[in-house]
Amino acid sequence: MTDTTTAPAAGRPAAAQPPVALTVAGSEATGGAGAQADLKTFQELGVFGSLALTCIVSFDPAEDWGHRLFPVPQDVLREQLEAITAAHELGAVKIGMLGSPATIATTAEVLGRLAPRHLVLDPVLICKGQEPGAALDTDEALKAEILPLATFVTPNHFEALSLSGLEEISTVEHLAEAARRIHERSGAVVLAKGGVRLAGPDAVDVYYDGETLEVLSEPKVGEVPVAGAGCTLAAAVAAELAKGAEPLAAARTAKAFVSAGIRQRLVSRAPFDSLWQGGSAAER
Ligand code: PXL
Repeated sequence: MTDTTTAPAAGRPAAAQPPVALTVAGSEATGGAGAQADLKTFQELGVFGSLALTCIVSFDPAEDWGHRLFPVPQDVLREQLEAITAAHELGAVKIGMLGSPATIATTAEVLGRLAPRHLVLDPVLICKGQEPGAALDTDEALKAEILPLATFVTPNHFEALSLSGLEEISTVEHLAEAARRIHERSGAVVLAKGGVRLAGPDAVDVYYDGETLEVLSEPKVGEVPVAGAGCTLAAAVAAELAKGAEPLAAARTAKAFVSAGIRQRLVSRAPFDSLWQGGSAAER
């Protein structure tokens, strides 16, 4: 008798399987950021996405859209990681919001053992609505336990200050120095994001891999940050790496994908616009 629990599905294609990526991230209920942004990005870029959910964020419309954060229990996170890693050969892993020292410890333990070839860290350091004390613990744990596992890291302006120890980042030269320092500290390829924080007409990011330093630049689309830009950039880098791209090519593709998504952003009744991952396809 055929064992239907383990038999392959009929008609399974023999060739051209998509690469699989995992995101370890939180849900942002409105769909603009977090795991939702990551999975949409994977899909748009031709990568099969899986998700280990770390927490659930629901903005509070009655309280100035502040964060309400519900953590996923550690055993539930562990079980998700167990199922995903048992099922799939992962082409790349992306880490987004972990949200607590406990989640960081669980993630570091599992991914430390797995040692994926590509581990893209979006070092989400603080989140509005968290206790400052708790956020500080989380920052320290992220730097100590997750940063050493990363092969690629995508800090924003605030995170670049924290990870580099620089007191000011207001020019491209400062951003380049931050990228160098973060690379020296972590060994990872760094894509440090200036976004709308640096003055001038362009959104400038600095790529540094220990040898090549490249300034990636796209015209700014307004001066207000768009929700999901950071998540989408790191997810796009992970997707491209999973497909076999070199790190610099992955960074360039990701930057173009994010810029299109910002140009085609979604307007809602929330006080922020959300990046639209379908923007790149819509512009083709
Ligand atoms: O953009 C950072 C981010 C990541 N992940 C989740 C979030 C946010 C910001 O709101 O809610 C779940």
